[in-house]
Amino acid sequence: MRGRFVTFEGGEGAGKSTQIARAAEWLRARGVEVVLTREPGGTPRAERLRTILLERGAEPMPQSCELLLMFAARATHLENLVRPAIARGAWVLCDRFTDATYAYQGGGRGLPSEQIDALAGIVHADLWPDLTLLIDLPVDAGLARASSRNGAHGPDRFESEQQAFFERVRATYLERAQAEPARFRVIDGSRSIDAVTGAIEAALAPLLEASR
Ligand code: Z5A
Repeated sequence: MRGRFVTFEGGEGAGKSTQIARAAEWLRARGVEVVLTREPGGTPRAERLRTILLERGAEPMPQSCELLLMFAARATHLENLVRPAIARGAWVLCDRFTDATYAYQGGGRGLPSEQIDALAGIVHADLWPDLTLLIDLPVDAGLARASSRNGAHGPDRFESEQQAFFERVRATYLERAQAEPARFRVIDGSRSIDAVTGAIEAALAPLLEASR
């Protein structure tokens, strides 16, 4: 039986990494094979592209380069990890996916959504998440969490953006969730870690029930 594809989305410091690990544990305790992965990244080649995407080098990165590298990483990640896992019946939990491209490259950078539609059509016309958990949090709160965690390594190319950029990212995510209520669940990320975990488990339970 085909597995399930569940993506976790949200702005800076929303709690995706914290919650995706807990969701994997919850599903594994129920006998599900879980593949935990992230974008950009998830396979060796895609992780190398992630390094290029996040590093703050001296050479400016054109927006088109950023967009194309996101989808290049996605193409190899889907082909070599995500599709095979779903085909053998595993659940793939992915920290960010194409909704992040609409939010960051579309909303944040201002690229036309038609360009993203076209690349998504090339790379994964046949595959969209069964469920997308959008952990929503006011930008201020997310940035405060992320900066207290960043510590020694300093901000990457995205983390060094201004507040207005992250406000556009958040607004785009919320618009997408409103446009596709069957796929998205918006989770209030301002609550305690345990309360957010509870809301996520409640969203996963019907999908798990339906897959049995
Ligand atoms: N990007 C893109 O532009 N286009 C794309 O298509 C894709 C990605 C796929 C890397 O993503 C960058 O790539 C990302 C967008 C871009 N850049 N940004 N921004 P990433 O997911 O690896 O990076 P991130 O968004 O910076 O993740 P993050 O900051 O690690 O956030 P998080 O995973 O959502 O949060 P966390 O690590 O779980 O939690 C942050 C801290 O808050 C940590 O200390 C926690 O203990 C704490 N925390 C978590 N939950 C709570 C609650 N509920 N209460 C209190 N404290 C909490």
